[in-house]
Amino acid sequence: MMGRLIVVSNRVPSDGPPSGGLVVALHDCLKHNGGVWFGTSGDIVEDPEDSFAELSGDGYKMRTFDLSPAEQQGYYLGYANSVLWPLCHRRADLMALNAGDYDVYDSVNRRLARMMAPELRPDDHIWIHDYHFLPLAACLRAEGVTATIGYFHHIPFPATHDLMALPQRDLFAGWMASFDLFGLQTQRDVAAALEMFRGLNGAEQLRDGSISLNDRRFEIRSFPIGIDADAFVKEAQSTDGRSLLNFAPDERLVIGVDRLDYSKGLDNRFRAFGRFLENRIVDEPRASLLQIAPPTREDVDAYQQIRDALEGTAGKVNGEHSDLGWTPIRYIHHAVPRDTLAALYRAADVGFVTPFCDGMNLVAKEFVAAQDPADPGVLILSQFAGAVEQMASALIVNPYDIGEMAQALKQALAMPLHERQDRHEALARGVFRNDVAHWTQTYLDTMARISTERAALT
Ligand code: GDG
Repeated sequence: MMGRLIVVSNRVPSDGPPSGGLVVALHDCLKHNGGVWFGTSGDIVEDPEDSFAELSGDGYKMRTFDLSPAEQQGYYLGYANSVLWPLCHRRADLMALNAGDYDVYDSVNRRLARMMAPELRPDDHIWIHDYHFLPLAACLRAEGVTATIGYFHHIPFPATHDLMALPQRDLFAGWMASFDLFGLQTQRDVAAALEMFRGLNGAEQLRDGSISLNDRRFEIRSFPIGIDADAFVKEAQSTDGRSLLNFAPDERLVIGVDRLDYSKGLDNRFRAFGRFLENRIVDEPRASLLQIAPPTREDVDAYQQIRDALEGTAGKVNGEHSDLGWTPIRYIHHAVPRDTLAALYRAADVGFVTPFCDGMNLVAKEFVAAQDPADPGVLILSQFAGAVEQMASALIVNPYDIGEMAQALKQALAMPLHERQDRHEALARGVFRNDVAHWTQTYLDTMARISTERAALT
């Protein structure tokens, strides 16, 4: 029988609607499976104690720890979000390599390992999430932890070429090899990770697909994350989304929903919508773009810049195309409740999902789940979202090509009902079958298999 499930992620859910893909997925996972969730509390205190606070979650326990102002800066805003995030999103040019941030990142991981180690049991299955904790398994091993440790990388695996720009590149493989299972979103990511190991001294890909490095042996596999599709359908049906909007009866709705992040391609999306409006035939029904883009990591410079650029583009497009009764881009820079979001997806004619680089992109799946199968909207999806590996029936676009995206909008808004239904049916089949419960189960089953195999070897 499997031991306890231990989850580690940067944040445990705080008050209000969970608004990051990771938090939503993990909350759903622990709610179904029970267990303990370790993560930061969100409180920044002058002299944090080396101990956890205990909170009870929705069917599970949460153990939280505080960060100091220096840790928040060096570990979270610095190394995790200004080095590893851009590195993994093909933006090595945006890496802010400040001396000292890595040391703080490393020390937070060591501190957490020290605090966790006495609470762990050898038969626990520890599931660590995301780039905030790449060295955590190595730190836990140094504390003597022998339990099975899995990791899931929610964001893309970095290109080998970009990794060369990371000062800690020589540590990266060792961090990975301290896990027993290194989970990635897509086959494309697995290929990138294997490429890194192919060029590495001392590393070998074994016949069963696992990797050996020095005295460690571990697996790299893809587990495309899903959503709680059934729950999403209920939320989408709870309100009439159009009644929330002050829209003309024949006005068409294009929707975008993203944390305001440079990886999401928002400025190009707005420009493509502007190009679409330029080419529009005057007596066609109007289409408006509703973009919900809650703020994120506002203390990082690159995020301030994207906000300024986006507001400039929205102002320009609206200035050119608005009239007294119509504003074509409605840009909301705060979070909306999840059920409102679901109802808005359902009311939309087009889901416009155009990241430059994305691990998976849950919005694409939420949009599909929320549609009315009898009269579904059309998904436009970037070829660089991980979701594209499972969502080939969307209209696939290149987010760098403004003209192509404008053309896709025209095609989506003119698409006949039978084609919309065919595409939606194919997409929905995948979204409902490969939902978050399937993702969790597949990952945990793989961890269980690995721990059984390891036990048989000892
Ligand atoms: C990371 C990876 C990967 C957004 N605005 C509101 C709101 N949201 C919710 C969406 C969706 C989630 O946030 C965003 O998830 P994504 O997957 O699109 O993107 P990231 O936040 O970057 O997530 C990503 C994911 O982890 C999971 O592995 O897919 O590639 O980057 O659920 O609905 N929710 C509410 N109000 C908002 O205003 N309630």
